[in-house]
Amino acid sequence: KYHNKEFFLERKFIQKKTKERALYSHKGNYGHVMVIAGSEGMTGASTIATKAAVKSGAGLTTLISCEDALQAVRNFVPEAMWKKNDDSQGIETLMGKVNSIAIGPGLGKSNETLNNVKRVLKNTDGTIVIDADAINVLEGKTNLLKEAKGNVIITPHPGEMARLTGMEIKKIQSDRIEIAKEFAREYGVIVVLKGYNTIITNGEVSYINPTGNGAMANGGMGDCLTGIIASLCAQGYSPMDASCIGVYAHGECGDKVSEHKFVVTATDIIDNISKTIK
Ligand code: NPW
Ligand code: AMP
Ligand code: MG
Repeated sequence: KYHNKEFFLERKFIQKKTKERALYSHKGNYGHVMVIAGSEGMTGASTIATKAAVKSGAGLTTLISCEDALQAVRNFVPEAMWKKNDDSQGIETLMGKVNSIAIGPGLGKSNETLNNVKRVLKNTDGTIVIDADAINVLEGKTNLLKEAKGNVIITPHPGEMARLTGMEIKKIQSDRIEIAKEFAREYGVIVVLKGYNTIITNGEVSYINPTGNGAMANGGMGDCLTGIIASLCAQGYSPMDASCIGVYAHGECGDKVSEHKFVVTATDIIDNISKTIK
């Protein structure tokens, strides 16, 4: 316990929230995640987010992306389905059918990214996990978040939070809990403010994550977390529980791998996340 409605996440608390997979269950019981990610030069981000969603237990995962990223997913994540992101048809077709959407990793800060963020916010009643470039295109347009039909989880690192709020990174870091809470309250979203001691807050209740370490500080690590959280949302965990379990497990997985490795990569997390959640 920290103080009023601010808690350190504890292993027992996370364990209690995490459900066994029932004997008679089938893929339809574990939801469908749509990942909207990747662009030329950043196909890794989409592969990582997609594979992380699969490995964290989603029943079905579909990546919407450009041809290069789809090629990577066909090669490295055969369990995932895919659709080409031409004239937004892929997104429109799937939007009403999926349980959660992860949008942003490696998308690039284009008009198309902004349009897709608007499209999913206005039309999806599932949970949307907004990360990376989907956060960056909201700079100066944060009111769009208020139009969301479904639940929104936003997962900025301090640099992205600085762009979003117009504050300096130093300011964000000096008052992480309050700034995250304030943003969550104002826009009616869950904020996952990343970095050591990630904050998870809906503006009312806030959790501080104790897991994770500096060996995890390398490219793709956040893209991986986005896939994990969206996967847990699709499986029926509430947006707050999915964020807490996802952040805690992602960090614990990184802690375990770092016991015998100098650097932990997103691929290391993907290879071990299922074991950590179990
Ligand atoms: P500074 O000045 O370095 O200290 P960007 P990005 C700050 C994709 N990727 N604490 C940092 O500060 C992503 O998905 C693709 C404090 C700097 O100012 C995005 O789409 C990959 N400060 C895109 O690239 C692998 C922190 O934020 C700024 C901080 C751009 O995303 C890589 C950097 O952030 C990547 O994931 C912290 N904990 N963390 C692929 N394989 O395809 C960050 N900052 O400019 O938003 O760049 O995060 O790399
Ligand atoms: P991103 O900057 O979007 O790639 O996200 C980085 C991810 O790795 C976030 O989930 C961070 O919390 C995690 N991470 C990076 N460095 C550390 C650290 N020193 N301690 C704990 N977690 C970290
Ligand atoms: Mg990131």
